[in-house]
Amino acid sequence: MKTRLPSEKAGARVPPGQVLTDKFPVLTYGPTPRFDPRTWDFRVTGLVEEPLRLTYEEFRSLPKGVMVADFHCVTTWSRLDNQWEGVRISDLMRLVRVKPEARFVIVGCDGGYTANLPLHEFLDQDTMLAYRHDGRDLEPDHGFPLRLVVPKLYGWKSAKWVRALDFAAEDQRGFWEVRGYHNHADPWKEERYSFQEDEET
Ligand SMILES: Nc1nc2c(c(=O)[nH]1)N[C@H]1C(S)=C(S)[C@@H](COP(=O)(O)O)O[C@H]1N2
Ligand SMILES: [Mo]
Repeated sequence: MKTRLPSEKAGARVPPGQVLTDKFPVLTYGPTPRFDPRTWDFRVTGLVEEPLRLTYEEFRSLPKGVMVADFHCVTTWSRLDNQWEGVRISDLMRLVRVKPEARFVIVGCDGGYTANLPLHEFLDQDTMLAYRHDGRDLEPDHGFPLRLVVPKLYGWKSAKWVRALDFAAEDQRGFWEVRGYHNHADPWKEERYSFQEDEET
């Protein structure tokens, strides 16, 4: 068996066209929204048996999970081994019964940003609504009080300042997906731009 060099090991974790960084760049379109714990809430709507609304306090009392995951932004930076703390989607979904017709999730954020995901990828074991990063509360610019983390898709799917999950039968392209970026966004397949969707068969 061939011995792997350390560089090859790192390469196995860095998708094509990406460059590693130890910094944690801020990538936001528009201003960082203001957070008020008295008015903040988290809603689950659409194709669910019962819509859900949680206050900030209620959300923070949900079971806490920790995961370590890599992050890949389409602007070509990747940051490995981020430690995220928050509520795993698999734990959150114990409170939600999704109707069988649901096939997509539209994530809604303070400030109007949205991101769409196929339901099965949203429900995978590696997705989380995070409020801490690398042992500290998220910086406001990085999404405090709550952001989605979807490590296996480009960073724009990891919506910051999340307020709502809307379960839907039909897909609905999100903020960047209507502005020329790929609807699916798998960094390992370099699904960067929407024109690539036409080349797929
Ligand atoms: N609400 C909101 N979420 C967002 C964005 C944004 O502009 N608004 N930018 C996305 C993009 S393009 C990336 S790469 C990541 C960057 O997260 P960071 O700023 O914490 O590094 O957030 C994503 N989530
Ligand atoms: Mo990004």
